[in-house]
Amino acid sequence: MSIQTVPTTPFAGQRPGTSGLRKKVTEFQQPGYLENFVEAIFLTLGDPGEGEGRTIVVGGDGRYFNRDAIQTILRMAAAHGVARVLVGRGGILSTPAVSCTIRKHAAFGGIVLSASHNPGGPTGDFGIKYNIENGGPAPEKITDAMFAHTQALTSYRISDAGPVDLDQVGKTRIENMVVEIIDPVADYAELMARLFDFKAIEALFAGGFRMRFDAMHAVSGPYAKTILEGMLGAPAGTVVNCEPLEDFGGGHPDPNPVNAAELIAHMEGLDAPDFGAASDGDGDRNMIVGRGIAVTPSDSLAIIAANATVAPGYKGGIKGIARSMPTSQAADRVAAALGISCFETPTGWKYFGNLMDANLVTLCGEESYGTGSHHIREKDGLWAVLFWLNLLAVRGQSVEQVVRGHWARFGRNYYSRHDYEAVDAAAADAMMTALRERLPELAGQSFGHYRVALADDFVYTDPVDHSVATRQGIRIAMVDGSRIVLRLSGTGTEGATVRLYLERFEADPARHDIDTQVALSDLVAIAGNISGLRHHTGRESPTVIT
Ligand code: G16
Repeated sequence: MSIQTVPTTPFAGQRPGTSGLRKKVTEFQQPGYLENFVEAIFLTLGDPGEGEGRTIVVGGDGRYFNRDAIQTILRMAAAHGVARVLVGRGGILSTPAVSCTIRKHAAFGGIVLSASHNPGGPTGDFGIKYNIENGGPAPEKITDAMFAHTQALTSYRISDAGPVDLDQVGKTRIENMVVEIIDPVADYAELMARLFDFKAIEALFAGGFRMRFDAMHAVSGPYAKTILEGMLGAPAGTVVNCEPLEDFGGGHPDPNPVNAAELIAHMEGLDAPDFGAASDGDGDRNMIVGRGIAVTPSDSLAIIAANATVAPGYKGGIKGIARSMPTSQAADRVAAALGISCFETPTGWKYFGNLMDANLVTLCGEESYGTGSHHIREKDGLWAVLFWLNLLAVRGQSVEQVVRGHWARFGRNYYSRHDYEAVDAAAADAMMTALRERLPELAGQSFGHYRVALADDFVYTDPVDHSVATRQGIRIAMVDGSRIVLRLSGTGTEGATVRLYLERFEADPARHDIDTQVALSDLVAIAGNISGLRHHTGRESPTVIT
């Protein structure tokens, strides 16, 4: 075994997006492509100090190329003076489990291999992101430094050691570095058992409560099976599609009513169980479904916040809430009622890290099916599902009763997101530029019965480190609190994805039964008119509505 220095040249476009570097598998398979990005990670981290004994955590969602990438990363970590690497057995670690493991073992950081909810397989997507010692995604100043390194590389360092057996728990070595293959579920399951009332949930299942958890052939399967069926006594078969597959069974592991249509249909059937849930490729997203009712992620955040004290881990109350800017303002209403702060951040879980580290917030959530708390520094799909189980067990109510009760108390924020995928990137940019130019003239204008109160391009100043993020999405807020938000996704791998977010508040319970798309139709028309979306993109209708 020896460490080699291999000459290389930069690849264009290795700039991490909303959540790490995401590209087609075929792009990652180019010789040197992965190595270059990993070299940039290690150059950004700098060499460990003498006797530092740096530990990192490595794992992924099991998608195609996961195992190959891990072998390369291990050989490069050894060449960069890492003392110990913790790797999930089979190369498996969900994103929340990586965060949990980094924190529990006081690791220096972690590398997560996933393109989240994007499809997998040889023609699908792959991704890599770096998490820092608090367990959360690297902030922008670190990802910017990584990108700068990718553009200036002339070589990378790698050990020529052979492959490590990823499937046996135990220790081995590459050069001077210890590789420890760990049970991917144990640390995470132990944390969940401390946060939630497992006895109450066990009693719920023992009483005949039925649930279906759709792991979508992705990484949550082993976690959900161990915790729900193994520790909480849910009947065998509660967790479906529980084997992580390299191509997610050909599906799109995105837990929303469109991509988890099978679960939605099941929950609308005559023999629907009491509770349904799904999680995504890397286990950080969640969808909550009751019999005949899908809970929007924005409502789920608000409901968890309003009921946080039912779970033992939050019985002392919550400090504050943070939501991404496009997420509905339902959580703001809860925060106001509780007399706590509600922070509005740009899209991207990385913006929540400082708020949680500074103990300003306990709960965070995003419209993109992400909810979580300060127990780790990533969003956490199974955590949200366990919270809901804890809530249903304590309240003895159905999902629908909980949701309707919440609307009756706080009002309903009708909410929807319209995605226009794989749009020509130049056309999408032109639309955003033209819209930005129109912003100053919009405030005060009326469109039908809506009047614009504020129109801007969202700028966020982090209250902790005072870093500033500009151009984070266009907000058009109406006088009555309704909103139109437009931004370009930072996670797509084909052209541009235009996201149009729509929100309307309705206080009157007598009007809480309108179909969501009908309730928002006026705002859709106004958004189309103001943005010229159809004109610029040539698209008549969205690709996906959630
Ligand atoms: C990632 C980020 C989330 C973000 C989502 C959508 O989620 O971690 O914070 O809300 O992408 O981002 P965009 O609208 O830019 O596509 P995940 O689950 O893909 O890691």
